[in-house]
Amino acid sequence: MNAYVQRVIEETKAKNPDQPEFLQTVTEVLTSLENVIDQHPEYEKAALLERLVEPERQVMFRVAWTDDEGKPHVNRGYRIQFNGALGPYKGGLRFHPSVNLSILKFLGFEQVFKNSLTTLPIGGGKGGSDFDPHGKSDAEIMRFCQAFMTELQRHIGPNTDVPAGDIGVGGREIGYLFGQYRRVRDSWDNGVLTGKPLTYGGSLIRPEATGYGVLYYAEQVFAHEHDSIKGKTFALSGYGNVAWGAAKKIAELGGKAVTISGHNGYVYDPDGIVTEEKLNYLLEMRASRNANIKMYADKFGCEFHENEKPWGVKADVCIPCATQNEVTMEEAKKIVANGTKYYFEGANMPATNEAIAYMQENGVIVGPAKAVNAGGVAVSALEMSQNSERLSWTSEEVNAKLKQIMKSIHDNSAKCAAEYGLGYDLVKGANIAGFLKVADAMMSQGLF
Ligand code: NDP
Ligand code: 2IT
Repeated sequence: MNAYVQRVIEETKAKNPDQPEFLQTVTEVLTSLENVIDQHPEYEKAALLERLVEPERQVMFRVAWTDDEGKPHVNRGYRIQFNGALGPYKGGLRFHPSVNLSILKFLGFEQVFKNSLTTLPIGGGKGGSDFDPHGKSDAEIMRFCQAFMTELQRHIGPNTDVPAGDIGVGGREIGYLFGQYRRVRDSWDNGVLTGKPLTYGGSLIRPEATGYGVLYYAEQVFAHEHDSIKGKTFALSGYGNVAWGAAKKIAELGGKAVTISGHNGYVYDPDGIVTEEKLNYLLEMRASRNANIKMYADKFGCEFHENEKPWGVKADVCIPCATQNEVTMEEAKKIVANGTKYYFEGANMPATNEAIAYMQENGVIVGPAKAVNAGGVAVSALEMSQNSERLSWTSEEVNAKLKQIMKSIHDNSAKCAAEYGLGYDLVKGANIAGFLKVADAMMSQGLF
């Protein structure tokens, strides 16, 4: 192993002993870069990796709000401004009870490379709160968003940091967050958040972008393998924004998604989530106060597997679209044993490093999150462009740009992997391609 890479991984572990998710992604990214670091001694002289793993700024704050009975609650809010070398910090807000510093730092670190890959001028950041939106009323969600933004607005702006959605944060939450920003700042600020509803600056195709992007990336891989999506079965996890967009595009391209899942189990629908009624029902479920995957099984008469993950179901393609570490060695073994040939990451860091290595060693083609799910943030950056120019592109225009971006992410990852002697390794290739641009910008901007 490269000594400099090894040293920075060890130092990062020593400095962040209680942050397993962050250490997981730092290890994965830095070990992918060994061949590059071997050839570029100037990075060590400039302490580039040490700077890369330390966020430029981390904000943590109290969020106090009242429920419908008037009872006060206190949550913790965060914004990690990880790296701004390529542009304003850009990345989502996650509202989920599991949120902590380790999870947001892993997401922020991943976002730096993902945003670099998009070809667009955006730095990387992430934020959120340990607030749980499940079971909350609309008024409670609004009060929480207002309390959260009352502090967050001090740290964001169109040239500093532009948040968006992630788990638990969709169009409704973005609306309340934007409303509070505007109320406190008395300024439109080019829309400041992305993923806004269409009537005030949102971009067409942004809701679909992450899921569509996954399939546009997949199409490039299928073309490389002289294969086609038509007639293929897909196992998906999640039933939220990303799973919905992916299922919709899969149906359009002639495949079928046969599983979706939530925190309490998965549904098997052998006919596929292919009709408009089923696809629209995903949106309805996601928006309902007591959202629960079992609702789908009940409505469409499908098998519900309580407290199980979908990875035992035989499918040609697996696309995790829920959360981190849902594919461990146990699930990777099932995926390989099922003869699955393709695994694309819609969610962020859905697999452990060992699970990825095992699947790759056994011939599964792995498309990594930072490349595969970059279509969401890419269209967010297109939303920023439209807002700053005060215009809106048609859905055809946005869709064409998204397709082009996903192709360039795939091609650039494949090219970098080949250049560094790694064959068609899209995982290492994405890390290298994302890294080279950020590294160049950091070297050029001097030491800080
Ligand atoms: P949503 O909030 O719309 O949906 C989240 C989904 O994941 C739900 O189905 C939820 O099920 C499930 N889920 C969440 N937490 C857990 C958990 N701990 N265990 C099992 N299931 C869980 O989020 P998104 O669709 O936006 O995000 C899904 C993934 O995609 C995340 O990893 C996110 O970071 C990533 N992503 C999102 C982008 C976007 O544009 N939205 C862009 C790029 C990546 P339940 O309600 O039952 O908990
Ligand atoms: O993980 C992600 O890339 C997102 N949640 C989207 C971020 C964004 O700024 O659109």
